Amino acid sequence: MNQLSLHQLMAKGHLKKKKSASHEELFELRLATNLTLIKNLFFSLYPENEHAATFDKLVSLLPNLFDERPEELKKIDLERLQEGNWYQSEKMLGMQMYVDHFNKDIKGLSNKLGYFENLGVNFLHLMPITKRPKEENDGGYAVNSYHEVDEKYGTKEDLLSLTKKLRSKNMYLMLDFVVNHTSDEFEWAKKAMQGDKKYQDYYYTYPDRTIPDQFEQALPEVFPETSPGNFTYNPEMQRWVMTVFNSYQWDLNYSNPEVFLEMLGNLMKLTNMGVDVVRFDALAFLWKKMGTDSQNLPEAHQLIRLFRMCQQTIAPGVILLAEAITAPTQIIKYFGEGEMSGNECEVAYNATLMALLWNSIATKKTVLLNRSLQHLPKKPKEATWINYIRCHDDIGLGFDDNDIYSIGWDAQEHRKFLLHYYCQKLDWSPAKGLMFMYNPKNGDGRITGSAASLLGLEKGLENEDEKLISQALTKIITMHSIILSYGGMPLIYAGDEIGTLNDYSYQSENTKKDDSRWVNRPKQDWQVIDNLEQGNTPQAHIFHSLKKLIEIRRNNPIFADHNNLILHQHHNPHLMVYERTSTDNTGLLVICNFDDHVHGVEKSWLEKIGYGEDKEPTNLVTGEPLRLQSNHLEIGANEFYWIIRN
Ligand code: OTU
Repeated sequence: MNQLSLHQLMAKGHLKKKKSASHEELFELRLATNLTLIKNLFFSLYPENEHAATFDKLVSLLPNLFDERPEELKKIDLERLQEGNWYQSEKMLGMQMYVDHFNKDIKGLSNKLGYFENLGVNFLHLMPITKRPKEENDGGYAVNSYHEVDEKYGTKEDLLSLTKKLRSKNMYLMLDFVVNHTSDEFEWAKKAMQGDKKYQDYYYTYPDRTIPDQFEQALPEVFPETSPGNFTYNPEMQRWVMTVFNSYQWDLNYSNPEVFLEMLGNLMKLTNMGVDVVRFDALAFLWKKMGTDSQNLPEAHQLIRLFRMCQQTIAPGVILLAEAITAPTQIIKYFGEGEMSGNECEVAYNATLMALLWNSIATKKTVLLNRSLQHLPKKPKEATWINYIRCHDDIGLGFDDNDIYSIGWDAQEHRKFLLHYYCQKLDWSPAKGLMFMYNPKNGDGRITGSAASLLGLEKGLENEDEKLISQALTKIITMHSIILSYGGMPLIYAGDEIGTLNDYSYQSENTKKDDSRWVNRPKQDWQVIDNLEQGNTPQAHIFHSLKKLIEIRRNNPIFADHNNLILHQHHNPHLMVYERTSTDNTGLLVICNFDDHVHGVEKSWLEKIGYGEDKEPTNLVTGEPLRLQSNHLEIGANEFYWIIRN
C-alpha cells in the first residue's frame, strides 16, 4: 500500500505537467494512481475470493460517477488541487446552524449571507436538510434520502442556487452524510420490512435474540434513556434489527459490499450539489464486530479510507470531516495512521479540546487540560481541526481516565462533579445546563445547554447580577478567543455570537421533549441582531468583541494551521499558555486565565520563551505595546491575551 496520495503527487509536481489536460484525462490519471490503493482497501474488507465481481462493479461505477459531476465543480476540484490545503487558511471561519431555526428555510438563509460576511464567516455547516420522517427524526439524522431536500426547507433548486451563490462569494458549504444509519422509512428499510432478503442484508437483521444478545454483552448504549439497548424488534419483518442510536435509526451493514457501492453513489449525489466538506456522521460506528464495543474498529478506518480514495478520485476538491466524538487517542486516528497518515479525513472535530475547556471552566484550573493536550500524538501535516466550544449535541466528558488519575483526582468523582457543576446541582455554580442521557447503571451522563447559559449569562440576567453577567461575557469571549487562535478552523455555533440563552420550548413538543439537546438548538433572534448597533447590551458586547477578534485573525497568516502550535507549561494552575510560531520568527502567544481572580505571568518567564527580551511585544487586540505591571504581566479574571512578537 505504498501508493502516493493525490496530495503527495501534487506536492511532487507530477500533476502540473498535465495542466492542459482535459477533465477526463485527469480523472483517468487519478484513477490509475489510486486504483491499487482502492483495490487493496476494498479487498481488505471484502475477501477477493468472494467479492471480485463486486470490485469490478466498483471499477466501472467510478467513471460513471465522475460523468455525473457537473463541469463547474470539476473545474473547482482542479483549482483546489493547485491551491493546496485551502481548509488550513486563517481566512476560514465556520458557523453551524439549523436552517429552519436560522431563518425559516434555504431561501431565507440565502437572504442572510450578508450577516455572515459582516461577521467574517465564510463556511457554513447546515444541519441536515434532506427528507426525514415527519415525527421523530433526530433533527434530521434519521434520513429518508441522502440527497433529496425536505420540502420543509425548500427544493433542490433552492439548494443549488444557494451553493452557486456561496461559490460566487468564495464561501464554503458543509453538509452531513449520515453514513452509519438510515431512518426506518428509507426505501431499503421499507423493502426489508416487506420481506425482501436482499435489503434485509443491507442492515443487521436477525430472526431472534440469539445474536443480538451476544452483541449486547459488549455494546455500550448511546441513548440509554430514550433508546436503551442496541436492537429493535420490527413486527412487520418479524426480525430484530440493529439500532445503535434511536430505535428508528437502522445501522447499515457495511460487511455487505453492495451497501458500500450504493452509499458511494449517495455520497456523490450529495457532493454534486456543490458541497465542499462532507461531515461523516458517527463514523466511529461504521463497522460492527461481535465481542467488541464496535467503535473505532480498524475496519471502520479501512472503510472510511475506501470512501475517501474513491471520492478523491472522482471529486478531489471535496474533503471529509470526521465526526468522531470519542477518546482523545482515537480521534486523531481518523486523520489516517502510519503509511495511511493524511489519507483518511482531512478535518476532525477537536472534541478533546472542547471537553477540556469546559472542564477548565468548571474547575477554574488548566491542570487536566495541559496534561491531556501534552500527551496527544501529533496530527498529520495535511490535516486540521475544527475547533468549537458548542454544537447541536451534548458535551460528553470524553477525557482519558488515566490523565485524570495522573493529576491526583478520582475519575468517577471528577465526572460527577462536572455533571453537578453544569446541571444545577450546586448552588454556587453559575451554569444552567441540563443532564443528557444520564445512565443510572454506571453514573454516566452528558451535558446540554447553550454556551451563554453554561457560562452564567442566564443566571446573571435572571438575578440581575451585574457581576455574574460581566463574568459570563468575559468567559464567552475568552472561550471563543481560544477556538479562534488554537490552529484549525473555528466553528461558531449560530446564536453564540450574540449570547443566545437556553431555549426551553422543546419541553412542550412531543417529538422533542425527551431529548434535552433541543435546549441548545435555539431560534436565531433577528430582533436582537437588528439592534446590535444600538445600545450597550450584553449581546452587542459579545458580537462586536468576536467580530473584532475574527477580523484580526483573518488578517494575520500566523493564525493559519501550519502545524505551528506549541503548548507551554506555566506553573500557575489557572493558566493555559500556547504559542503559534512561523518560520520568520514571528510568534503569537496566547494566555488564558480560567480563574475568577487576577493572575500574573513573570516578565522573566515571558522573556525566557522569547517574548520581550529585545523588543516589547504587542497586545494584538489593542494594537498597543504590552504593558507589564512592574515585573509581571497581569491577566484579569477569566481574561485572555493575544501577544505578538514581530
Ligand atoms: C451524531 O452524534 C450527531 O451529531 C447527532 O446529532 C446524532 O443524534 C447522532 O450522530 C446520530 O446520527 O451520539 O450524542 O461519536 O457522540 O456520533 C451525539 C459518537 C452522538 C456520538 C456521535 C453522535
